[in-house]
Amino acid sequence: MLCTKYQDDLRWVIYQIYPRSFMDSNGDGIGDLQGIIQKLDYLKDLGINAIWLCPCYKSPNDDNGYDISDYRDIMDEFGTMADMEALIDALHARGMKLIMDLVPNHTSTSHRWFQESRKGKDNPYSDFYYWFDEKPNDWKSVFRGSAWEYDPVRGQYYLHSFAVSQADLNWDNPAVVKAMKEIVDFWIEKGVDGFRVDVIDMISKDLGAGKNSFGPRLHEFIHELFGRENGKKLFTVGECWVKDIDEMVRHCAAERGELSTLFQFDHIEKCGRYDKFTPKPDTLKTLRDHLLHWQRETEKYDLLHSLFTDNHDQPPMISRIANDREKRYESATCMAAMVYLLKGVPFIYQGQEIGRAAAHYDSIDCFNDIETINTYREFCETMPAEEALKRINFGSRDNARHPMEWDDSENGGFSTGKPWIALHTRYQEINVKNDLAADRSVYRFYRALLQLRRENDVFLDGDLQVLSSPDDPYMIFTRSLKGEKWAVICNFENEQPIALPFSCEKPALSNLNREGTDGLYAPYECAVAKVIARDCQ
Ligand code: ISL
Ligand code: CA
Repeated sequence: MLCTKYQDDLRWVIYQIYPRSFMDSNGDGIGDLQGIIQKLDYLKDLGINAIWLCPCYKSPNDDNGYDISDYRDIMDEFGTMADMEALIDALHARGMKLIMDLVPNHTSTSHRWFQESRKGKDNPYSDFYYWFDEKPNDWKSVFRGSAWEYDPVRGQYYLHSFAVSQADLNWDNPAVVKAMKEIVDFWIEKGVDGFRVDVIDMISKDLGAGKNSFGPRLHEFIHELFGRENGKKLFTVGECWVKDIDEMVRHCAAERGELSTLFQFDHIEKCGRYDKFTPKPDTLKTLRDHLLHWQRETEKYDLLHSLFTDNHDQPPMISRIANDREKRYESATCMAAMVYLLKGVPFIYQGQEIGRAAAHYDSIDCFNDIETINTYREFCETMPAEEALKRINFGSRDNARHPMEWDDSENGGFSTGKPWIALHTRYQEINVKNDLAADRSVYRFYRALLQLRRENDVFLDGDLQVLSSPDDPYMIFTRSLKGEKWAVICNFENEQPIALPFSCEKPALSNLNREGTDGLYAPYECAVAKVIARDCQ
C-alpha cells in the first residue's frame, strides 16, 4: 500500500514512440500505427505499461506532426482512424495505456481554422490566432527568424512561435478554449488514458508585457482543458520549461487539480552542453547532481516527478556525458539505474532500451528536421560549413529520430522500403537483434530493472537517502519503506574501492554480475541490492 497522493500514478512506466521512426508495416519507409501494433508484445515484455505517442494527427509534416491540420483525424502515412482504434484496443487488451500528444499552442496554417481566419476580420475564426497590422514586438521563433509572418491574404502579421506554418492559437478567445476542450473530449471518448501536452506554458501569453509563456491565464486554461466533473481520471504530463520548483508546484501540486506531472529540462539543458549545439566536457556527476536536486525539490512539495533523459528533441544523453563506445553497455545500464530507480514515473524513449548512441553524418542532406536545416543555414553565415555540420551532428533533433534499429539488415528491420530518413550510422552495431543476442544486453537489464521496480514498492514510494557527496565520482542512494531498505550504487570513472556503511544481500541487479556490494567497481558498473535487515535502521 503506497502512501502518497499519486500512488497509482507511480506505477506508470511509459515508453515514448516517435511513430514516423518506430516500425513501418507497409514498406513505404514511414513508421505507422500498424507497425506499432506489431511491436506491442516487445514492449510489454520489456515491462512497459503505457506508451506516449508523438502526434499522429493529420498534418503536412513541416514539423513532423507538431503542425496539425485536423486534430480529429489520422495522418495518412500513419494509417486510419480504424488503425488508431485497433491500436487502442490492442494496448488495452494487454493491460497497457495510451497517452496522446496534445498540441494546443498552435495549429498548422493548413488547418481549416487558419484558412478561415486569414480570410478576414468578419468570420467566426477571425480571432483564433494573433493578428496585427504591424509586428507588435520582436519575438523570435524557436526555429530561427522572426516569430511574426506577414500573410498577404489577410494583409496582417500572425504569430508563430515555431515554424512559419505553425500559427499560435489565441487562447484569450473563449472559442479556442472550447474547441480544444472538445478535442480532448473526442479523444477521451476514443479511449485514450492521458495526454502529454506540448509547450503547455505557452498557451497563455501576455503580449503587452512581452511574455510569450507562463501568461496570467495559464492555470485557468489548464483547468478548462482537463477539469471534468466525475470524468475518467487522466494522466497528464505537461512539457514545460519550468525554472524553479514554485512554478512546478503551481502546475502539479495535487490540490491544484491541474497536471499529474511535468517534464522539466534542467538536466537536459545543462548536462554535457553549453547550448543545444555546443558540447561541454562533462560526466555523469552533472546528471547525478541535477537529478538529485529535483528529487529533493519535488519530494519537499510531494509532487509526482517524471524521470527521463531522452526524447525526440534531444540527441541521446549517453553520448554527451558517458562512454558510448567501448563502455556503451555499461554506460546505458548505469544511467538507467541512476535515473529509473529514483522516485517518479519513468519515461523511456525508443532505442534507449538497446543503448542507442548519437549518430554522425558527413552531409547536411542526411538531415530532415526544420530546426536543424534553419540552424545550419544560420551557422553557415558565420562559420565554415564543416564547423556548422559538426555542431548539427551534435545537437540535431534528427539524432533522436532515426528509424528504430531492429536488426542489421538493409533497412535495419524498420522497413522493407527506403526509410524516410537515413538510418543511424551505427545501426549494424546497435540494434535490437544484436543486443538480445549479446551476453550483455541493455534490453535485458532494462527488463530486469523494471521488474524489480514492479515487484518492490520501495522503488516507487520509498524514502530516498543519498550516501554519496557531490565530490564523489559515483552515486549511491538508498530507498526505504516499512523497515525494508535497498541500495543503488552507480560508479562513474572512479577507480577507488567503494565501501557501504551496511551489509547487503547479493545484488538483485548488477550490470556486470557482481556478487557483493563492497570493493572495486569497474567504470560505469552498477549494482542494486537489498540491505540486510539488521542494518536497516
Ligand atoms: O527542441 C527544442 C528546440 O531545440 C525545444 O526548444 C522544443 O522546441 C521545445 O521543447 C518544444 O518542443 C515541442 O514543441 C515543438 C516541437 O517541434 C517539438 O518536437 C515538441 O517536443 C513545437 O510543437
Ligand atoms: Ca508505413
